[in-house]
Amino acid sequence: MTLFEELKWRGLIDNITSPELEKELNEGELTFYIGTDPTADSMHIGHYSSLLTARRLKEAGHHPIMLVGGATGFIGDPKASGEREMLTKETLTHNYECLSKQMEELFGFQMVNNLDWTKDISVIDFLREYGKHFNINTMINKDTVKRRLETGISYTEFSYMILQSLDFLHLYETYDCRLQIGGQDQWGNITSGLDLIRKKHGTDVKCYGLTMPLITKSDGTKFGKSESGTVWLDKNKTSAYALYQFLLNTEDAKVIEFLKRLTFLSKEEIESLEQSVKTEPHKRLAQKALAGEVVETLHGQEELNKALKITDCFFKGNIQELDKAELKDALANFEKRPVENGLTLVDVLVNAHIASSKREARELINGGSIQINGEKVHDLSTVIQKEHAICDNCTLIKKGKRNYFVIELA
Ligand code: 383
Repeated sequence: MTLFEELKWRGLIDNITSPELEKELNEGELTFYIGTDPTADSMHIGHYSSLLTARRLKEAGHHPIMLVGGATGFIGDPKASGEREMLTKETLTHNYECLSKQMEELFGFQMVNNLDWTKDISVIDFLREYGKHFNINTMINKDTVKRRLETGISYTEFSYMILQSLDFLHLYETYDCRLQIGGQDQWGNITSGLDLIRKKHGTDVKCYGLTMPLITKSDGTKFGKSESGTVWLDKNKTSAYALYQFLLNTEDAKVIEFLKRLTFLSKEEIESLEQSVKTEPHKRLAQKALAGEVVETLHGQEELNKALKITDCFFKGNIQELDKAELKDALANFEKRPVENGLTLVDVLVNAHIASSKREARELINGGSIQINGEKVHDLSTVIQKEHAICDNCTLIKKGKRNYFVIELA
């Protein structure tokens, strides 16, 4: 398979700006870039597939540049839901530092910050040198702007695409960067950058854009949110265990697509997992492979082992084998059910909707089906107090073989 065929097979190509790109990609040694804005202090799993494409291109002999948008982060790429809240300088600086450190650690690519070449452009220069090359009609027809025309868009966000275009121009002039990649949502920004390069350097420049489809769940909604919120790539925000669980829960209908996009497993390996989804779905081999591969690539073998240990202990019900840090990782992954401090266990079970009535609660306790933090409770008069909490006022309750609940004492 050529690189281009592989990208296609992995479902990583939504659109390209010219069919010539296929040959350029297969030949190698193209300098390309992908940009990300410091809107948060970590990337999330939704970013991951696009970023991995950069690694795939690198492994095929191309040269990646990773841009963290110290300038564009101040403006905000227009999103469908409406005008963004502007981030403060402090937040941006903090996010920028966290994000560039994370990218550096994860990928080790050459990094650039668009603030470096944007901060000293005067308003007059901006309007004369660049603004003059942008046609309002074209700008209004770009998807990101078009869908905001009715609800409204500020001049600030409207100008975003000019800044991103300037980056492509700058990177082309400085590093001979001839390709920009990004998610489908970046098509308008990428093509407007190409237009600018052509206006400045002639229509025969060999520059390209490539967009990747956005990852969605099978109901069409965004991929990357779990019950406990966004799935971050920073293990201090989403533990390796939580990430493992999130991926392990992938639906059968999507798991092969995600394996193609989020791992480096070969075509043969993925095809054999595809077979397994068809013939022995209960084994969940594809989900295990997906979760294992992604966690290992992102956080390393040791973190993966920890995630596997926690998963195994929860599955077998041996949570007493987990140490405090491991339990904390595990607990963070649960929805917390608020309960008043100092109630009896019977009341707690009812109030937290673990039992449907006091009678059921008593039966569960008497039958030895309830464990608190890994220990069986038989005493009906047990009172649940803060002393029971293993961390952050949270207590783990197990009902039956492997139904777990986390209560948070107020
Ligand atoms: C800024 C300056 C550039 C080139 C790109 C940018 C950022 C870009 C953007 N990207 C998204 C982000 O920052 O907003 N305008 O969250 C996301 N990307 C990647 C991918 C994606 C996009 O980081 O589709 C998902 O992850 O392109 O939404 O000169």
